[in-house]
Amino acid sequence: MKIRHTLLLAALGATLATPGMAQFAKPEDAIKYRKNALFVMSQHFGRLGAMAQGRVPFDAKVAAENAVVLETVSKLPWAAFGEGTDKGDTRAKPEIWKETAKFNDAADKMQAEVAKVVAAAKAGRADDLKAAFGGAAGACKNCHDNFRSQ
Ligand code: ASC
Repeated sequence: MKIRHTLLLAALGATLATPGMAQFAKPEDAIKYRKNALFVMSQHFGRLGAMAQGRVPFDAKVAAENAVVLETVSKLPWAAFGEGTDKGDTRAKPEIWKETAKFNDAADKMQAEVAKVVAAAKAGRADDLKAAFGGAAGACKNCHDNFRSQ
């Protein structure tokens, strides 16, 4: 009995510790989750972009509010690219699971570039936001060009 409990707990621990699919009830949920996270990210990134590109006046409060959301959301999509999520309602290319290191590098690069945007926006520094925005947009585009079908 005691051994059984130990095994059960070990199995449960391993499941909870496994990133990716273990967090989602089914592959469709993971696909929906990452698409929605990326969509929310694009909304907040876009609002900062409008200020960075001078399409709307810089507003430090609005910039900081968007930065807080962007900071969190930029970390979310990646755990949802687990095994079995390559098929279904998705434009994710097979390369994501074939060139995993390259995909992970691209995801890391995006998060690093976004972190610069977030830091500038949180600090209310319009010039730094302007300087950082292009790098982050380029990192988004790079990943889409390589890993998302048209
Ligand atoms: C956005 C958005 C993207 C990126 C990309 C940058 O605002 O929704 O996917 O920027 O267009 O090139």
